[in-house]
Amino acid sequence: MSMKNSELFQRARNLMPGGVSSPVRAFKAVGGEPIIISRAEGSRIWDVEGKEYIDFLMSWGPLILGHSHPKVVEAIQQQAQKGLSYGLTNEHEITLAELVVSAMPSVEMVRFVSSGTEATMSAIRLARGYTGRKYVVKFEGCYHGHADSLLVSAGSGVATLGIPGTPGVPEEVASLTFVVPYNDLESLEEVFKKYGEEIACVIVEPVAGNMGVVLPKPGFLEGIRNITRRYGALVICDEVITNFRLSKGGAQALLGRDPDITCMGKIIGGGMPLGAYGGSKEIMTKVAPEGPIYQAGTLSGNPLSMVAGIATLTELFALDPYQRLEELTKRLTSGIGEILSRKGIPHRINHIASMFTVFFTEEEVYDYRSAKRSNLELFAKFFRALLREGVLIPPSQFEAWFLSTAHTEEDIDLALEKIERAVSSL
Ligand code: HOZ
Repeated sequence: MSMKNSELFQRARNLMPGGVSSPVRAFKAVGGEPIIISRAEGSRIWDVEGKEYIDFLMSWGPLILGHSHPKVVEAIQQQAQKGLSYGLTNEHEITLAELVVSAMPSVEMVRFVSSGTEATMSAIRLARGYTGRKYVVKFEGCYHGHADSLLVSAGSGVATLGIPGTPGVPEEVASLTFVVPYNDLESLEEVFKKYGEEIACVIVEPVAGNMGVVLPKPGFLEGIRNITRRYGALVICDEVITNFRLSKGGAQALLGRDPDITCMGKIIGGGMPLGAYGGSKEIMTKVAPEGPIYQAGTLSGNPLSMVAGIATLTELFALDPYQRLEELTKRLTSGIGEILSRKGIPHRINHIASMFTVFFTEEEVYDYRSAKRSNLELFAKFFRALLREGVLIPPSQFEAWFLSTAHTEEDIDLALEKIERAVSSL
């Protein structure tokens, strides 16, 4: 790594834990110095040394239109001249709420917050307040942001860094969260048999993206819905990654399920900080000020985030790029599969729509335990070899690669050439 990056990283480490604002960015699981970014456009990103990468990290998912889409940038520029934050309701919130409600049949009302973590944290509070119950059930390896009750057996950075439990989360708080393996309805049923009357909700990533991409087995989401209904518990669908990514109506439109509360983030803000949670009027009217369940935020409904979200969703709905994105992603995953097979490297690629993960294992990956069977050392080498070649992927086995409408067939073919060279060097 060159001097400028190294110097900057040394300064960063003195000033910020790990030199970063979010743990996985420190590249700890893959080794080497993390790159520091100077700019990005379309499907490309550049580090401070001017090195160009084809980007499949895509800011961890929000940028389905690519970096700096002209319409999103223009919307932000225009709004910036009219004010950065009002602390009072603005017209754009209503427009974005209408776009969300029109796209997601299970959402009749929505509350805007500033991040996915806030959305899930608030959704849990709402479920507890609404049902008057205390327990929450989550799935092993699913990540729902860093609120205390959701950091138990979590994916994403917690999995990447191999942190077993999180110091700072009191045992009493952690004990209110039950964890069961993903895709395991029997274990879920067991927990409900014992504690069903006291369980407020089950929170689930309808397609897991934070233990790497893991798909729900047929009947899994339906099973969750049936069990919770029997016991009067709510289902919280964490669509922070999947909303507007898998389809216009998110995973729930694609997989045909009807959650009580949906958490949104990433694409809804088009690259600006934005999260949201929503559901039926019956449930959402329990949120303050209409109801007693409190949740607030100075920057909630921020006009810059709103216009970025509106521009992104409007463009997305007009383009309807889902089939093309799926085909483009298949071109990439098949190419990677062929390269790895030619080299005799055991692998599994879990893919849906424009997100996927390459696991280095022969066995099927259907939950966190099977995801952890992936050869993490090989992943780290693969990551570094790709980086050298100018291909950026998530610096963690337990995350998803993302494509955008800015990626072209030529980008994919060029990326495959680079990946081929990278794999040959392993
Ligand atoms: N929650 C993100 C992954 N799903 C990680 C974001 C980050 O570390 O920057």
